[in-house]
Amino acid sequence: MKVYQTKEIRNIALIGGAKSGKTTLAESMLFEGGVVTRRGTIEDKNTVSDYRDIELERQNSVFSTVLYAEFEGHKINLIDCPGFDDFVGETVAALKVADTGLMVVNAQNGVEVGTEISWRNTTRAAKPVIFAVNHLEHENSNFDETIRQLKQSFGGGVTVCQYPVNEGVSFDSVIDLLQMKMLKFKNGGGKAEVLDIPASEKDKAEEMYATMVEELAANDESLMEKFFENGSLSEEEISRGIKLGLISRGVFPVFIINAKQDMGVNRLMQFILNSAPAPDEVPGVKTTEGKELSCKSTDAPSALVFKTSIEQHIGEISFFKVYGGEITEAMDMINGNNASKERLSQLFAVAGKNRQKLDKVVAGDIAATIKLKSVRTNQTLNGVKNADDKIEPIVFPNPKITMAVKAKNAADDEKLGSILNEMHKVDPTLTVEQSKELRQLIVGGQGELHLNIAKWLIENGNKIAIEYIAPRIPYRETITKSAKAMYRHKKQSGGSGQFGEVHMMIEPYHEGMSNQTEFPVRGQDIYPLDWGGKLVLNTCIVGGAIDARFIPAILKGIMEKIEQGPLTGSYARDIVVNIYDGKMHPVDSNEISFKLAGRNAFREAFKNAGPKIMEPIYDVEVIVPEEKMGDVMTDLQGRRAMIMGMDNEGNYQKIRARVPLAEMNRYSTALSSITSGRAMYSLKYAEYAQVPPDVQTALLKAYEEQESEE
Ligand SMILES: Nc1nc2c(ncn2[C@@H]2O[C@H](COP(=O)(O)OP(=O)(O)OP(=O)(O)O)[C@@H](O)[C@H]2O)c(=O)[nH]1
Ligand SMILES: [Mg+2]
Repeated sequence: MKVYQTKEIRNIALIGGAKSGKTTLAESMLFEGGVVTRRGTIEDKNTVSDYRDIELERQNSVFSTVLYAEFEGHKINLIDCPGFDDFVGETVAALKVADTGLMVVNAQNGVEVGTEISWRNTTRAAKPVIFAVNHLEHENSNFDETIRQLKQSFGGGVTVCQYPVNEGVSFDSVIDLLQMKMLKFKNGGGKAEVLDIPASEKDKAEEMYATMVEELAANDESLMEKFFENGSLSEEEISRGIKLGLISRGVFPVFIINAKQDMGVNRLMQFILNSAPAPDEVPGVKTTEGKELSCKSTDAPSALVFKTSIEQHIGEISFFKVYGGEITEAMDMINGNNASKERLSQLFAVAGKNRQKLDKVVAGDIAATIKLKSVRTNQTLNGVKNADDKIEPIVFPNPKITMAVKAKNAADDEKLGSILNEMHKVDPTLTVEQSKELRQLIVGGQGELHLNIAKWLIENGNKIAIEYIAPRIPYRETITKSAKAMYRHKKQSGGSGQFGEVHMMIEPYHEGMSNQTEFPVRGQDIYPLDWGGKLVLNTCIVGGAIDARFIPAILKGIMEKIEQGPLTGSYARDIVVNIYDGKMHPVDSNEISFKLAGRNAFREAFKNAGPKIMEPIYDVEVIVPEEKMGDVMTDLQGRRAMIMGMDNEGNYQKIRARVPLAEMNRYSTALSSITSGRAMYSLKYAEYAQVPPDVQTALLKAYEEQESEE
């Protein structure tokens, strides 16, 4: 393959609602670009993009697929993203490296939930958007209504560049306003026949043309002037106007395709070459040190690995975008994130399972390499001179759902952990953590579908049966007032006995507090706890009542109880322990005795110190259509939520709330059913807060029952 220069490259993310036709469009683009000589279909399970077993079985995309098409001296890199929001991580990564989002819209359905969600992703990524309206040959297709909805949802920048002449089952022609010609598409692809606009369409075409120019002029006044001077604009002038509007996100051109019959695809690709920005025409990426990399081939080499996949017979493939310089085969690079030295022994242009070797990859291009030693998604590969650069990472969304997972056969549990860790490399939104505290393997994902797909992949790929169960909640225990307790551990058995006696006063710890004055503090140790909060140990012993060498044993006993709190076995935190008295026996006192005395004295004191259970509270943001807001609020209130505020977001409302984690179980499913899938939400840990008394009573009871069972 020839070496494509930065200006000859377009990076396009195929996005949009589920099943809108992205993968089918990709197939047609590959065909137009000569990568395949026969177009596959979803139904025949032979598209280039949906080639993985899970995708063939489900007949929808699950992972993004990196593809390319060579077209009229250019290389169009495509990233075909899955439409279901559970796989949003794939879209987020694709939109990091793509310079334009190509949003497919099904003209039978108009703006769907998925369209809105995809739009929001492009807004966050600040990327240009081109709309491709698909499925025009359906009897229920409604182009005008689709445009009305697009404008209503995404604003006046939505600019019609083509309209259908014969929408419906006989669809094959559009009026192309850029050329002011009628394009008659051939079934099976290729260039359209370019015809004069028939008399019957003249008036409408003129009117639509004027509207288009007006919309473009809103972003580029010089266009309007030219239009008034000459009465029309050349295609080149319009294309340039659109490019500027695309980059500034002021113009969102609409094109028409029939992805399945490969109609309009060639024209759309031409338009992409003319108007979609090249990689160096959009703002560059920042490094974490604030440097900007804007795809200049003369810069030092720098590339971001944005995707990792594991393929049969090959192993790990790392996909990267070059943000500066040129990368040549067998080049040595340095991982900016961990300083490992990596040889990029082979470079590939990848289209699904097809790979073409490359000698050189220039700034702006997307390519893949294999057999890197120590490189993960989101890491930066650099030349020697700029070895430390780290491109600002893709920000993957936090998990929306967490579940405990275990193998049906306990012997497989260990293997399961390492399988999930491998899966996390490929899909950073699938998180995994062995929680020591909860004594569970916890997986996080973007929704139930996401976790169910993970289950399928594990069960089919690794032949391990697994099940999900509700995760335990990481409660915390602490105290609200001070209390004293003493404990004497005494045991006389046979020869030597055991003896230790400890008197302590415990009090709630808070930042900046001063010592109690009842017992003068002679020594203080502050222990930050791994799970947050502190333990402060004050020694206030007078007259050698307890030997200093027993203090570590007492601390050990206290720590045991802090790690398994007296109320529910959860971690305790934020406590000051004052050891003020005790007794020793000249022969029988030893470490074990004082450990037990310390532990039991602490447990006693804790129970009398107004103990309370704290629960994790999460900041929840729900974006919901206005008309569903009431229902969503009611549901949230039923989950003990505290509503923090509401903001307008177009036709949507953003609700901000604080909700106990314990109440968020299966929220994705509930929200989806309340709003027919039209809402989005995110979760972020906020703080620990005291549980209400009724919840505390229930938790204590549950723990007692569990203890007596064990
Ligand atoms: N009739 C018709 N069917 C189409 C067209 N485009 C796609 N389809 C069909 O619509 C279904 C979904 O197409 P895909 O290409 O898988 O859609 P997608 O957007 O990639 O779907 P996800 O990746 O699952 O979000 C398939 O059955 C396609 O054959 C079209 O223009 N006309
Ligand atoms: Mg798809």
